Amino acid sequence: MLIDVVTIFPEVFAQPLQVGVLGRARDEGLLIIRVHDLRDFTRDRHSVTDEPPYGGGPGMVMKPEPFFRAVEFCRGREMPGTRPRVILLTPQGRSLTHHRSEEMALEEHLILLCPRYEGIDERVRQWVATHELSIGDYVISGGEMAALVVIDAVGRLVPGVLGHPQSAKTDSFASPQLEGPQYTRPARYRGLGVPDVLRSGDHGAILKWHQEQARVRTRMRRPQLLSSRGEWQYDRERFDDD
Ligand code: JBB
Repeated sequence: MLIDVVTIFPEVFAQPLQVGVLGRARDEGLLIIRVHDLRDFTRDRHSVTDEPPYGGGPGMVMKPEPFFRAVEFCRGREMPGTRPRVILLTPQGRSLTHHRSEEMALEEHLILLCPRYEGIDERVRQWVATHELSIGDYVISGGEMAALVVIDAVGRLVPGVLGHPQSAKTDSFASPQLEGPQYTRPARYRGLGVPDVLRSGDHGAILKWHQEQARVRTRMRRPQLLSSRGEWQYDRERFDDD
């Protein structure tokens, strides 16, 4: 998969994409991530990317031309019929979910646009972006951190990136259930023990215990994960104290 990122802060992307699963996927060529400095697509002496809004108002708005030119550059000489998904990171977008990450992981080419300031000229939203995406309902200072989240969530689902396809399947949200508690050695630390069943060697009992713990934890913490699938119903009387 090819992922192009367009940003005024390319340096933000250096370290986070070098480590762990994504770092290895890049070394192996499964993921090609190109980060472009929006300023390279300006044509004025001072590489201006933002200006005050027409009609007045607070703050600055990102100019359209550098985004139009950057996306044209990213498209390059693409195969006929291939259309990259051009994603604008914005609080106005649909929320990122595991399901949408899976859809994006099937794409050949993603282009991620990172706005700053108070927003971006509407013509970029309308004529350049094919999709708008939010990572949640909170305020952050620009699209860069959101783009990193998207790259992580999507990149690990690209075929071949995870060594064990099994782990992608059992991760929380792939199956709509949280994982239960986990323990490792030592068996006793500062007087704190480990549930006996886990050290019993009875694999049937261990599996049953893990399943039950996952069920309880999901019902307590994220009951909506269960009700959406219709498998469990949130027992309000038992878990809400109001
Ligand atoms: C940013 C989080 C964009 O598209 C918008 C918008 C509103 C306020 C600020 C920004 C650019 S900075 S991108 C993702 C924050 O409505």
